[in-house]
Amino acid sequence: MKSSALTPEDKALRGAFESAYEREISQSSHGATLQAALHAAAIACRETLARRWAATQQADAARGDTAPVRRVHYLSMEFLMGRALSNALAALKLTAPLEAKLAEQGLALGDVLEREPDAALGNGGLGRLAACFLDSFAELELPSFGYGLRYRYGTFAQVISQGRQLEQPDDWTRHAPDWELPRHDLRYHVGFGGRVEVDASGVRRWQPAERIEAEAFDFVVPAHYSQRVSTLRQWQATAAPIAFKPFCEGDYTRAARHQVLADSINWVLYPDDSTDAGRELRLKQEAFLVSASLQDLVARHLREFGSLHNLGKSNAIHLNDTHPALAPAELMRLLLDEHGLGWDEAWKITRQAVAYTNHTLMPEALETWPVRMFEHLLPRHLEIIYEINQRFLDELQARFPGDDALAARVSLIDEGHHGSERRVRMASLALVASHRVNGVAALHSELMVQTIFADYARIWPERFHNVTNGVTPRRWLQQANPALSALLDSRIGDGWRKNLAELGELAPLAANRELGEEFLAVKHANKERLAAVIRRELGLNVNVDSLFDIQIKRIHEYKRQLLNLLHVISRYQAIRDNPEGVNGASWVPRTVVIAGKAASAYQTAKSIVRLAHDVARVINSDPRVGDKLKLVFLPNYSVTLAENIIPAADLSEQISTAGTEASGTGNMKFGMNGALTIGTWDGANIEMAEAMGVENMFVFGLRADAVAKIKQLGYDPRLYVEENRQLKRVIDAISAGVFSNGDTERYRSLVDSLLGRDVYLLMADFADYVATQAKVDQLFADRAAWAERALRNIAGMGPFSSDRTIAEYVDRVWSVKSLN
Ligand code: 26R
Repeated sequence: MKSSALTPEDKALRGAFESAYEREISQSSHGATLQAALHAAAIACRETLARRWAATQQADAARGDTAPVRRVHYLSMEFLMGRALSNALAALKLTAPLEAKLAEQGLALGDVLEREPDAALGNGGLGRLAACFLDSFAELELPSFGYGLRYRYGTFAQVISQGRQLEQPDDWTRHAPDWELPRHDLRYHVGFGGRVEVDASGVRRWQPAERIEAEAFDFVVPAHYSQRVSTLRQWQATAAPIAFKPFCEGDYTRAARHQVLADSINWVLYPDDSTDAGRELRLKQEAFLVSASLQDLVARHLREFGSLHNLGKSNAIHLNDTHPALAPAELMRLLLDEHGLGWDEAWKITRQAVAYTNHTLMPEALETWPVRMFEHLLPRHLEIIYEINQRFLDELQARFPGDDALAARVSLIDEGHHGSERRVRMASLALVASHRVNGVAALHSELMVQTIFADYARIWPERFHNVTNGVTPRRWLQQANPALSALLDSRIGDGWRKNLAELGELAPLAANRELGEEFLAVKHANKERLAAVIRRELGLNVNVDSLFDIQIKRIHEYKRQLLNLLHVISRYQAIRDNPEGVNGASWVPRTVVIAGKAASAYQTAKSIVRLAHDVARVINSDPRVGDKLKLVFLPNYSVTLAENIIPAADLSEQISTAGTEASGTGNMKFGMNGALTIGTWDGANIEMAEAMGVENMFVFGLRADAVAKIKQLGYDPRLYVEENRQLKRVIDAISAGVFSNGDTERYRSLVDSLLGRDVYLLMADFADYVATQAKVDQLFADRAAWAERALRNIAGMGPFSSDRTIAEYVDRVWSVKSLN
C-alpha cells in the first residue's frame, strides 16, 4: 500500500503548486509566506480532487437502477471536518512531493499545515461522526452526498479569562485556503412564509412570501486507497437583489432587508444544547438545508432516470438526528405539488427513502417546534404534516382501538394542554416516515426502544436497529499518530489502514517485551509533543513521565467532568497528607488534562469549567505537590487539538452516568492510540470492553439498570457523603472556598445540586471511581504490564472503524434489500 516514486499526479501537483505559489507570493505583501504556501498547496490538491470528483460522479451515474446499493444523501446540520490539507495530501500520496517542493523554498511542511484553520462546523460527537462517515463513504466507494450548511462562523472560539469561558466568533474563513468547488450552476429556490392557495381544480399551491436562493459549494473528501472521492455539498443562501424602490427613496435598511434575511441563514452554527437560541432562525436553517438538498436529489434523479417512480429504490435520505426531520414533509411537497404524484405513491417513495439515526436520549434534546412558527414560516409543510398525522392516527385507531392515550403520546402534534402551546414533534415525524431507525451503540439502541421510543417500537418493532458508531482510522491513527502507525506496520503490515480488523493480529504479540518497549517509546515521544503544547498554551511544565490522564469532550453534567475534578481534589488532599506516598508505595505522578467547550447558555457547565481552573491554580502552584499532580485545562478544544492530545494519552476518561452517553467516539480514538480506558458501563465503552476483554478496561460504577433502580427507589446523595470521609472532605473544601480564595458563594449551587438531587449520581459512583483510579496507578507503576494492556486495547479496536459502521448501514439501511 505504500506510494511509489514519481507518478504523473506527482508531476502535475508540482507544476500546479509552482504556478499557484508564484501567483500567491506575487499577490502577497509579505513575500514567501507560509500562508501563500498553504493556499498554493490547497489549489494544487483541488485540481486533482476536481478530476477525481468528476470521474466518481460519472461512474455513479452509470450504475443504472439495478444497483444493489442506493445513493446515500446524508443530511446533517453539522460536519466537524477539522483541517483538510494533510488528509488530502496523504490520500493523494502527495505529502512527499510537496515536502520536497517546499524545502526548495526553505519552508517546512509541518509549519504550512499548522496554518490551516479548522473547519469547525459542528459542536461535538454528532458532527465529527458525520465527518468520519464522509471519509468512509469515499473509502467504501459508496455513491453518496453529504449535505450541510456553509456556515460563516463555526462553533464559537473558547477563550478563558480569569478562569471563565468567554465565547468569541470563530471567523474561520478569513484564513482558510480555497478548498471548495463552487457550483454556480446549481441553484434552487427555498420558500418561506406566505400562504397556501387552492385553485379551481382543488390543487393546493404554496405562495411563499419570501424566496431565498441556495447555492452549492462542494468540499471533496478523497479516499486513501482508491481514486474515489466523496462530496460534502454545503448550501449558501444568496441574497435576492436589493429592493429598488426603497433604495431610490433612500431607505437602505429596507432595501437591504432581503440581503440580511438571506445572509443570516448562513451566519452561525447553533451551539447544541443552549436553550432558545434564536429558535426561529434555527428552524429556517433546517428547512433551508432540507429543501435545497432534496431539490438537488430530485433534479439529479430526473436527469438520470427521467421519472420519479423509482426514486425511493435508488436513493436513501438519511437524517442525522431530527435536525433535518423536515425532509419527509418537504419530499412529499415536492412529489405532490411540484411533480403531481398522488399521496399514496409519494408516501411510499418517501418511506422507502427516509431513515433516521437518534444520537441522544436526553429529553431536552428532543426537538419540537411551535405550530405557530410552522404556520408562519412553513404553512404548506404544516398541512402535509397534519395529513401524515391523520393517516397515521387512523391506522393506529384500527390497530389499537380506543387507546386514546397512546394516540396522544405518539401523535406528531403535542396538543399542549395545561396552557402550553401546540408543538410539532420532530422525532415523531422522523419515526413515522422512516423505514429504519437506529441508535448508535447496543445499549443506546436498547434503551431507545425501552424509553423514549417505547410506544413507537411497539407499533413498528421491525423498524428499530442498532448500528454502533466508529471513527476513521486514517485521520485518528494513521495521520494523528505516524510513529505508532509505523510500529504497527512493522509487526502486522499496513493493511489495518483499510481493514481495521487486522489490528486483531496484534493480540498474540501483546506480551512481547521488545514491542512493549517500542510502544512506550512512541508514547513518550507523543507525550513530549503534548507537553510542548501545554507549555506554549499555558506556560506550565508537566512531567512527561507522569501518567497522562485525559478527558476531552463537550462539557456536560452527564459526562461528569465534575466527578473527574472530585477525584483530582481528593488526590490532592491525600498527597498533602502524605507527600511520600501511602502504604509504602510512592505516588504515581499524574497529569490530568481536561478540554472541552460549554454551551454558551449552559451555566452549570460553565461553572464546571471555572472550577477546573480554580482547582488547577491551587494545585499547580502548591510546592508540596510538585509534579505528583498537575491539572491542565487546554482551551479552545478542537479536532486539531484532539489529534495532538489523543496520541499522548495513557488514560482515557469515559465516565458518563451509565445510560446517558449514547455511544461516545472519543473513547474509540483513544483506544486505537493505545490509551487504557477508565469508564462506566455505558455507550460504546461496553462493546469496546467486550472486544478487547473486559479485564483490559478499568470499569467502575453503577450500571444502567442499577441507575434506573436507585432513582426509582429514591436516591439520597447525602447518605453517600456522610458515609465517605474522603468524599465529605472534598465537598467541604469546595464549599469552604479553598479553591475560590475563600469565596463560599461561587460553587454553592454546584454543591447544592450534588447534595440535593445529584441527577447524574456522582456521589453514588465516587468511591468506586477513586478505588479504580488506585488500580490504574498500580498498573502504571509496572511499565511492561501497562504496555501489554495498551497493546491489547489496540488489538481489540478492529470493530470500531467507521468503515465497519458504514458497511452495516449499507447492509441494514441503505441497500435495496433492506426495503423488503
Ligand atoms: C436539538 C439540539 C438541542 C441538539 C441537541 C443535541 C443538537 C445537537 C445535539 C448533539 C447530540 C445529538 C450529539 O452530539 N450526540 C452525540 O452523538 C455522538 C455520535 O453518535 C455520540 O457518540 C455521543 O454519545 C452523543 O452524545
